[in-house]
Amino acid sequence: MTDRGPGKDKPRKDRMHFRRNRQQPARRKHWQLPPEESARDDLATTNRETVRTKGELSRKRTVVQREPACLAGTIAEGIAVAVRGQYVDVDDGNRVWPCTVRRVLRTLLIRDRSPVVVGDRVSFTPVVDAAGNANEGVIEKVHPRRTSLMRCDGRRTHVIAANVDQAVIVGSIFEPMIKIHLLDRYLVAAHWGGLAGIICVNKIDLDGEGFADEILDQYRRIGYRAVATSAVAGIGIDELRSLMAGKTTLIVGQSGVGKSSLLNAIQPGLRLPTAPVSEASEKGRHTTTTAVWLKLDVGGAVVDTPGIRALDVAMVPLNELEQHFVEFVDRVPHCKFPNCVHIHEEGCAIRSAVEAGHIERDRYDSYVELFYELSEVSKLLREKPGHGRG
Ligand SMILES: Nc1nc2c(ncn2[C@@H]2O[C@H](COP(=O)(O)OP(=O)(O)OP(=O)(O)O)[C@@H](O)[C@H]2O)c(=O)[nH]1
Ligand SMILES: [Mg+2]
Ligand SMILES: [Zn+2]
Repeated sequence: MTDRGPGKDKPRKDRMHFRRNRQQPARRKHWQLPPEESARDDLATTNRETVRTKGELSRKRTVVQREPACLAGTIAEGIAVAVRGQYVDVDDGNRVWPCTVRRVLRTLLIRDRSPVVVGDRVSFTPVVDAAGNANEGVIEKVHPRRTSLMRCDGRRTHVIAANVDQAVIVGSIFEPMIKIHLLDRYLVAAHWGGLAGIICVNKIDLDGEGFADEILDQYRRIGYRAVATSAVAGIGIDELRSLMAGKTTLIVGQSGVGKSSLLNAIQPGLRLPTAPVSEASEKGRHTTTTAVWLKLDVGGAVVDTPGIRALDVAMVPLNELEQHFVEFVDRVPHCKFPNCVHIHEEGCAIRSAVEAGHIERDRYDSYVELFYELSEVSKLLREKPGHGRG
């Protein structure tokens, strides 16, 4: 029993794991020399002492945290609209508050690696400065995420944005040339995170051959919304705007495909920076550097994101991969073997559908590429159980 009773002021104690940098001690540290001949009798059970790092079980500490209600001031709520180093900008509907994150929260969420991301719903305490003005806040709580778009980077998982309804996945027909497999990776990540995927092929003003239509039809046939656009020539902008109206949208894709240009065309007042792709490499210049949440005049919001070259979706378990290829789902039960992974098996309904032209070979190739990539991850997980993603 505690003499404090179950009041609001009662601090909560949590036993936290220390963050470990290494799974194994870097090397064995034989800090003590083997015992002298003469001392051997005293050391009946061991003839050598070593000093090792502490075991996992002992590497914990106690973190004491108070419930937000017992902090001075009122608790406000808002949406994280930008993350800038240690600061998070939080929009409470009336104004934007630069906020820091309560240290204890950072510690509690440390395994997460993305304690607060753009789109998070947060509770924060406005902080009053010496002059009595409340200009900053401290984030006390991050609410559970309804959706999230994630990517892996080595052993870490990053959340690109949270609580968005849909991802507009942009590729440009040229400069840089479209990468179909990257679009498919984004679709897998979007599905995994609970977002609807929309395909957008931009720069169709450069498309003399009609490549864009072919690609878009490929995705429309399997049920995705797919839009051809040109931010420069103003094509498809109304359609894209109406798809975004009233929703929260994440716009993703390689650097230089025209994500920010499309948003500027949809809502000219945004004035997002854009820059030409490099002439030599035809690659973008990573003009947008952090994710930002922007309100749309048509209702809803959009998160512009920095372009990324490759998308590692290692957070998806291997045995779930097939579920994220929508056109596979109904066919999988027709495979001869219930554990068919659709690579070499006899009587595979997926491979027959590819041969018959009912599943696009490009999509199947994306599946195979991801299958082998995720197999490597699950092999690693089996060999080294400590190899956690996150
Ligand atoms: N021809 C053509 N050029 C375009 C189009 N849309 C964008 N661009 C050009 O492509 C270049 C890159 O555009 P950005 O909007 O900066 O591309 P981004 O995807 O936001 O790139 P990051 O912020 O680096 O990820 C700019 O020079 C744009 O003018 C288009 O529809 N057609
Ligand atoms: Mg940009
Ligand atoms: Zn199969």
